[in-house]
Amino acid sequence: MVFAALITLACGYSATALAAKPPAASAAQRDCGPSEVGKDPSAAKPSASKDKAGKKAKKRKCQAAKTPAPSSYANHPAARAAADSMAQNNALNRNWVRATLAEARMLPDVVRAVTPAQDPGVRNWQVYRERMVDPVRVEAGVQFWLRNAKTLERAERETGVPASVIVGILGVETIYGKRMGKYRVLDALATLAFDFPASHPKAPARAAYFLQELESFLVWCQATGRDPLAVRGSYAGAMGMAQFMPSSWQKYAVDFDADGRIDLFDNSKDAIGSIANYLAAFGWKAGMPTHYPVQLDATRLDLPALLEKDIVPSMSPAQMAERGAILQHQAMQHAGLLALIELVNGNDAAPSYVAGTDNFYVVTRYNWSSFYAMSVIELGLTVQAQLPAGAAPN
Ligand SMILES: [Ca+2]
Repeated sequence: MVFAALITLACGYSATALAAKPPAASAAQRDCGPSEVGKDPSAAKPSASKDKAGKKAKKRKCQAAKTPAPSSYANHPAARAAADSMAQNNALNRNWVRATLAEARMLPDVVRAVTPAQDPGVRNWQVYRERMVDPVRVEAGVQFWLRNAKTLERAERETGVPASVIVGILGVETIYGKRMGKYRVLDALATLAFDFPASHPKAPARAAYFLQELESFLVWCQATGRDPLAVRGSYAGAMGMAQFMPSSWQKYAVDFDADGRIDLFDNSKDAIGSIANYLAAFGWKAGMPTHYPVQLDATRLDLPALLEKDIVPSMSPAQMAERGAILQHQAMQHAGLLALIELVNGNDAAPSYVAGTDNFYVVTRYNWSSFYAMSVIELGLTVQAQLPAGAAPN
């Protein structure tokens, strides 16, 4: 979440979607993944022939000499400087910060995940939607909703954020905690801070962002007593069922079950309350729909004007209609501004359009992508529609 703009730019996918399905490892990584480094299973095996074993050992040694050691940040000048500055900024023990960053490893998978594709092609909303609003997520969403109905109701009552939006986010992010990310957060954030691919158009800003998140992560580990080497998350360093970045965890996560601890990894109540709190903090308006249907009138269509401000609501319903975006009665009565949301459907089909409200925009603060926001909204509504009679809210 939150970091999504850069991922969307880089890959054409929402960050969280990739987090749910990490990029496949290359053949080289499958053979020698980071977790396997330093563990040679054959080394401990007794060999029938000493001579053979000696040759094998020699061969291994030669290969080790040719192959660079797994990239660690132990002697990385920028990492060293960052460690000292992070320690100073936050009154952390300098040796602890240095020693922790020295344990960080560069992850090629992570670099690949944010490297702009040579030919990204045209995105396809219908394909994306099918992947996110799939039977597995919907069924898991129904079960999650039934298990957490009271907490969802309370979150909705206190913040105005509908249960369906919270359920949609948790489903798209991690399938309700099933896929919270396999990477060590320390490695992912260090890699993005110190080895962000220069080919990305916003590389310096993105690297600076992730350096800040790395700092937040270490501060958070210290404050909460978590072991920085043990915390796992997405390739972008997002953590827990709700996939909060470290700075968001610090600012917006809440102890919704009041047990004295904020836990977004194993505690659904805290995850629900924290998502609601996050969206409320970004201006969720209780009772406002996220979007309205819209039809385009070709005779007076001014698409460039309609799309000029992208997802930022900036037109009154009347202004949209003047530019050829026809709204139904309820949308024409909408009190705020609207945005024309374009969801492209590849090369062969026309794009889909909806009129997004301020609340649609708020969902994109979680992950800066209209595909993401629309899939969250549609997953949540699909789950809600499948709740057994009596369980669904009024
Ligand atoms: Ca708690």
